[in-house]
Amino acid sequence: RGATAASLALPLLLGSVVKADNPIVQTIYTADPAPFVYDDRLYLYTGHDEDGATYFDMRNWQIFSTTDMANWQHHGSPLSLETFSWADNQAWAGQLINRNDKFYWYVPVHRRNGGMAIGVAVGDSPTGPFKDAIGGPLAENNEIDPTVFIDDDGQAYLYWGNPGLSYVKLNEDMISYSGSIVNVQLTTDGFGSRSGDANRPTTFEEGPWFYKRNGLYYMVFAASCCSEHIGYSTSSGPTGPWKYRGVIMPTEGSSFTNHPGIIDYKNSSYFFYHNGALPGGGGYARSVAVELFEYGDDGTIPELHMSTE
Ligand code: FUB
Repeated sequence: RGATAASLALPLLLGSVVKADNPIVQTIYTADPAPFVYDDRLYLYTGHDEDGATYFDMRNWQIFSTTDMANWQHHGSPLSLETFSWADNQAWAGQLINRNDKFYWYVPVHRRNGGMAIGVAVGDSPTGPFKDAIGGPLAENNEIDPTVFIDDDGQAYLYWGNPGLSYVKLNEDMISYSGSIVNVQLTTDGFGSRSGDANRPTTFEEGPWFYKRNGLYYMVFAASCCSEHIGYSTSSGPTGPWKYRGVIMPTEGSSFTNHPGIIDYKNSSYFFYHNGALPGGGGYARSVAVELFEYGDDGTIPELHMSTE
């Protein structure tokens, strides 16, 4: 393999500020970007691929932030598997949101003697410290890749998915939910068609990213397998029906997964994703990157390509 992430040239020490092109982080492998804006600062929550890993046996998450999309500060790793006493491996793709001056970070982890489950960490600031908010999983039936959004009426939704796409309505405490888990009907009208897999007729694979913009709800997701591209669907309501809108980022690069995170910041729109672009990079040695884009008048997201700028 090539140079290890640790040996790469651009230092990104805890608390240091560096100017970065793509990939944003060049000293460790990062994956599954989840952007969040608070107090005029853009925070980026990522997973962390261990150097030399042969699977997604990830152990902690990392936080970075910027105010100009060029100089990034590293806030270290205030959340790890150790935060969840009931978890033993696979610190996968999460997302953070705030409510009532608390910051809730939803993450999938592997449960001791079990499968994948979603845990919630809570902190008093976007950079923590964080503690386990529940003391056990919020959902515990092989759920991965949670995405969270609070609608204008105050209702919070937690979607997740692979293999299906499911959601719950979170209670105002953000650490419990009402009603039962709803499994979204994955139709080809809603999520596009894939061929060659009778069990998965639509392109939806995993990594949903749920948000609302100008009254339109977006479900952006990693599509098809393997390798993944990024596609999206929109709806006039938070729970569908969804209409497939097409491909945002075609399959590119040396990572067989990709993972979307979209946000508006300082009047611009940004699409975060990951690839295997660092030396030694690949499917289990990924790095997060970002592309600037503009929505069409009807809310369309243009096709975007991986870049080094
Ligand atoms: O990073 C581990 C897994 O790979 C994530 O949960 C998926 O979205 C894929 O990116």
